[in-house]
Amino acid sequence: MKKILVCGAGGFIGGHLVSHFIEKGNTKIICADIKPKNFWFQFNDNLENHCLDLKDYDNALKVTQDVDYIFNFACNMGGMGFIENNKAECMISVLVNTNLLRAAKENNCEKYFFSSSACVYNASKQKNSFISGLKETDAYPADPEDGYGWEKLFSERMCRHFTEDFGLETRIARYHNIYGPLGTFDGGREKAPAALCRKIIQAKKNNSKSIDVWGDGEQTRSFLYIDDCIKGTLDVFNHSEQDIFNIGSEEQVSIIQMIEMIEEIADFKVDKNYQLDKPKGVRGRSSDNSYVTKKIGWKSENTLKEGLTKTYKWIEEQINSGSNIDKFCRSKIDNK
Ligand code: GDC
Repeated sequence: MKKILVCGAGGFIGGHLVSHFIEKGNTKIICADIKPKNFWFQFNDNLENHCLDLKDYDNALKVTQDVDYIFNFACNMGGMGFIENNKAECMISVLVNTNLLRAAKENNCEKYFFSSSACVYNASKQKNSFISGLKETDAYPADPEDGYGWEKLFSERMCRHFTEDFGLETRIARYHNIYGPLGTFDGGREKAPAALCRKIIQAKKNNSKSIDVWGDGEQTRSFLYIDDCIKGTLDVFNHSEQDIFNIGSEEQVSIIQMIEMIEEIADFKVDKNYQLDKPKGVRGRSSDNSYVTKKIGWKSENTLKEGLTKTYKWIEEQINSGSNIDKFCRSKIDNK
């Protein structure tokens, strides 16, 4: 059994990956996150859990000792509301990836996974609603999302050169807006699927007719359900060669269309108050999965409606029990 380090294990995707490994019977897992343990979205007492800052090289060296596989999800991130207003903070995450790569080399780790983002794609390809899906080659010439996207693109490149120069096996997935239960739904870092579920749940609860929507609602995205993301992550990791793949959905919708789906799930209609001064990001974004499907056979399976139904239900349970994301995390530990 390989010894696996998951960095960012207290976060959304890291937490789901750790749970997946546990379900498969792998107990040789080390979890690391900068957040105090009572703020981790998922937490398992039986594992080796570390609360530490991987921007410090000594910490990176410590947690990578005797590790075979490293999965790096650790970065300071969030939805548009966070990344547009915290560009320097997002870029500082470059230290995490740099330290982990150096430590992986130093400790002779076998393989390294880096979680990149659709934010690396060239802005000029994302100027219209309902664009053609982005292909992996569309990241160059480089003009990524300012701040967060530049960090991801630079770190991707560093992975590639650690493979070429030092022989460290690296694998990279570019995630396209991953959503699902056990993720943030309030507090400022939430992305559109969770934010809009929350707003509609609250409107229904309070019998208020209107919700705030950032932008004019005509901007388009594709959203990938977490279970598809975990499967894709493992498929990318297990691929035999160093490469970069989209892990996204090809089901591109406008924000208005996503709201209509959530309204159907909620069985509640809302008026939309469009806030044109809020962070909007690119006008259109979607994934082209032809390369990833051809090379490794991965496809997304959950439709947006299916994924939103599960996400809505989970967020509704939290809100109905008076929880927000922080309270939810703390309750898991307090109840033990
Ligand atoms: O935040 P996000 O999901 O990130 O926003 C998608 C679109 O939804 C934006 O145009 C935003 O203005 C709109 N939107 C409307 N209402 C709301 O209440 C709301 N909250 C939010 N958050 N958005 C709203 C993301 C990055 C991620 C990640 C992915 C990769 O950008 O923030 O960190 O890297 O991209 O695909 P999005 O899709 O722009």
